[in-house]
Amino acid sequence: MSKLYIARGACSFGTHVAVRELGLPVELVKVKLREPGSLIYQVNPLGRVPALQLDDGALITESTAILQYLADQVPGTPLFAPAGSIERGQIQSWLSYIGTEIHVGSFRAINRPERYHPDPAEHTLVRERGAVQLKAGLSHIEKHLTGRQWLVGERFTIADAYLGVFIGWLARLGPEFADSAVLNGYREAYRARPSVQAALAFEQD
Ligand SMILES: N[C@@H](CCC(=O)N[C@@H](CS)C(=O)NCC(=O)O)C(=O)O
Repeated sequence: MSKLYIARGACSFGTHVAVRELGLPVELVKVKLREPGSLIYQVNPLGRVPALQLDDGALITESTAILQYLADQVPGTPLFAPAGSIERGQIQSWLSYIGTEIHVGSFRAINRPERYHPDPAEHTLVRERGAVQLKAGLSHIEKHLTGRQWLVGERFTIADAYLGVFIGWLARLGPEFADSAVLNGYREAYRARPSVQAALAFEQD
């Protein structure tokens, strides 16, 4: 059976939710991050989650690649769209935007400023710039979601499985990131999904 390596509260949550939404027979393996000796270093040389190890040992890393691979295991799933369709391109566009602008371009600067500047004296500035980038990214998403429940095609897709992770992280940043009715409504709709409830319960165990 394929194994999906995840960590509690990490960005791997999106792929975890997708496995549940798609009903795939994938074993979920919880690992610790940034701890010497963690199993994740034997699986992914970068020591990062998510990582999907297939039955034959092949490895797929990167949330956006794993999400698409998983959805492609269920042809015709509403979580994705057919190859060559406009909707598929739009879903891929959001996956890319979320992975680059929101995760790495914003949250990583806020949470791991040492990866952007070696001098601890500069970390406050890096975090502030991350917050500015995050606000700009969220504003773009908020405008798109105004009058819409989900990102593409009026249905929950792998782009939403991924975005819901980062909208959920906003509460950790304080009240200035929790005042959007649109994004708060999105977070509630995400959290209400049985797949998300089950994934939260599994990760908190
Ligand atoms: N570009 C990767 C980023 C993955 C990533 O940074 N995962 C974090 C958890 S949110 C992690 O494993 N961090 C451990 C580390 O970087 O040492 C993806 O989208 O999958």
